Amino acid sequence: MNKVIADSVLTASAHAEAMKEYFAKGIEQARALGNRGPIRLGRDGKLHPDILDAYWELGFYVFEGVVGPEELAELRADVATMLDHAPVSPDATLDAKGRPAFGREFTRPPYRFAKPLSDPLGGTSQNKGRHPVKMHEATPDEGAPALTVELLHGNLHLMDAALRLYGHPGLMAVAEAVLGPDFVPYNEVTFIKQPGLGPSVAWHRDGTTHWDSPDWDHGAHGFNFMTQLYPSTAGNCVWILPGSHKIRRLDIKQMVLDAGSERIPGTIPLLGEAGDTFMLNRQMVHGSFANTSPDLRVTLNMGFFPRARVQDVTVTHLDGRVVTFTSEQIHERTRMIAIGIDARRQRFPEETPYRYQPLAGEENENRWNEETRLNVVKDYNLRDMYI
Ligand SMILES: O=C(O)CCC(=O)C(=O)O
Ligand SMILES: [Fe+2]
Repeated sequence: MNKVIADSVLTASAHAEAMKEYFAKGIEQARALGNRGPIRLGRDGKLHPDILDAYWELGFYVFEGVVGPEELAELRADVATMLDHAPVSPDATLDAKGRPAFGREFTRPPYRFAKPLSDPLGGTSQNKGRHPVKMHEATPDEGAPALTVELLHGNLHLMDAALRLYGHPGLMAVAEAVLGPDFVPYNEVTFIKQPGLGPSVAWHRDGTTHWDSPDWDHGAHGFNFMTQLYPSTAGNCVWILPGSHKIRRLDIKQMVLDAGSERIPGTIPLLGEAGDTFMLNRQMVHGSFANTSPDLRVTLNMGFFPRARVQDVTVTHLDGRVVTFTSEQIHERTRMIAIGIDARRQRFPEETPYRYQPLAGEENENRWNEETRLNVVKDYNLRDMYI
């Protein structure tokens, strides 16, 4: 455990008081920035340049009303089913109701657990040491479970509604505008912050590969879309340091030392309503606090990279595996985009589907059906890419 957090000596009530002030200031600053609104596309289908400018300036954008009520209900229902059938503990074969737990057929375990209100990553060498400082850990109420599900891994093979969201034409158009038409996938995970239980995600920057590349730039590590299934509030949300995606060298541990606490000055909450999607540059300093609030947050992440930052690049994954991404691997992994688009077309036939140029002409191989569910979609996340 590191010693840099002065908060470790604060009483729970003093900590709560300090957080209250920090929240109020952050909310005010977030409101003043105002880079939010619906996805605005021109008649040519391209994203409005004002949105792109705002994204590159601050490193994030809040797209309002991306998911309508019907789709939102389907997404919520799929997540609820996943949680209802979760194993009672990481190695258990049964769920809380004594039924066989979901997810044992997938190679990568879909459920990740943590102790309620803990910080499992901060100040450890996990995830390539990219979370250098431990956050304040709160004491859960009596009767809290020993472990809470904090993450689902592999949204697209776990939840059909998430696969349909993946093909969202507005989000695809945004990805194209930011990364070019040959954008490639990262991974798809669900962050779950149960009220009174959700653990923190210590301050970090997602990207770890290209900081020293001679052609490093503000978009070198791509971005994440974060779709909110419930309101994202100061108490449960991801906090960010706007503009930090432009800073090549930055010492999070020193920032916390300078602040005297985990409340880094200038950080703001990513506030939004159910159905909003945040776009967050993966070079931004960000993190979330233990969810001591009464409000559930469920966030569906789907990330994308510029192809040139991945193609033939050798990386060390967060779990230590060393991999070089070949054209064949990238091609196979991008099929999930085409299958997502087809799954969406079947469910929302009134929409104009996005056309993913790199796989144009391969639509017939990339239909969404029971065959591709088994042969392409199942275990697709073994091919996740990371930079
Ligand atoms: O949702 C959270 O609390 C953390 C999210 C995060 O770190 C990420 O999406 O990269
Ligand atoms: Fe992150």
